[in-house]
Amino acid sequence: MITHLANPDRQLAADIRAGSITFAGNKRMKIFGTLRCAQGKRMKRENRIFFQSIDEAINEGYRPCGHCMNVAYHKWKMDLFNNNIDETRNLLPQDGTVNYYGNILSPKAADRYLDYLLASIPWQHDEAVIFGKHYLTKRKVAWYADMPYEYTYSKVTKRAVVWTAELLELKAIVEQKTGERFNSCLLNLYHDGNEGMAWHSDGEKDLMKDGAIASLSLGAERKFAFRHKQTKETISLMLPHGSLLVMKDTTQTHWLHRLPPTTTVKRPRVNLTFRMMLR
Ligand SMILES: O=C(O)CCC(=O)C(=O)O
Ligand SMILES: [Mn+2]
Repeated sequence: MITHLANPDRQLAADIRAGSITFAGNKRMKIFGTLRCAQGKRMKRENRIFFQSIDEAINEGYRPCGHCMNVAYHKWKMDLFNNNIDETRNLLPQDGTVNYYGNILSPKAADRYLDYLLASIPWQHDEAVIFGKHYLTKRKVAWYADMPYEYTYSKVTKRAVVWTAELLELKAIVEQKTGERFNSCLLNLYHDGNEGMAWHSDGEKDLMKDGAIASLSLGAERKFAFRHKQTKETISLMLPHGSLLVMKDTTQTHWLHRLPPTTTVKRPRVNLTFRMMLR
């Protein structure tokens, strides 16, 4: 870090031209950027600080200007939300693989997709047949796919609706992040914390065995838990707005998962599980 006042203007200009100092920070606003940014003009000369690199500026606690440092700004924002998240770490101790990717959408994009999904998906109560009795769930669902596939779970057969443009965007983001391919998506809408999903595994015969299931969460942050079918060991984590979790390998064979109800959550949550159906 080099303070502006310590160096004469001519020296500064020469240093910038030589590339030995690059970015200007505003001491008062804790922002840094290029000197040419229109916002930069608001920096008082006596508040200016120069850095040798983006990393140095960020390590000093400055944030990139959203105007002239757009790419660095978006990276900084995502890193901030995903502080220390290792996407390759397996959350399960054995018998399966679960990876947590943290927030994969900026807060603004996550808000936009949540608003779209709440307003535009033809949500319907889910149906289940348990001991021959017909039930409707409080939570609502929708199922999308490449083709109007039929899909059976909880002893009820449903027919998929073909992707909307927005769901295809989300599918592309999730595929790019995970390196997996998906041909369908089950959407769940939990109106508030009273609604959840009981212990189960996604082991239906229509699903590709040991295929990846990518779970994207939007809206209210909720707890999500895994329980080993034999050892009963449980692992849980919070799933915030815009976050992605992937279950793969033998996870569905050996582990159950659930979304426990909670009295403290008053806002809706939408969850999208991208899946690979056998066709
Ligand atoms: O809402 C969730 O996070 C999980 C949903 C789920 O497990 C399912 O749809 O099978
Ligand atoms: Mn599930």
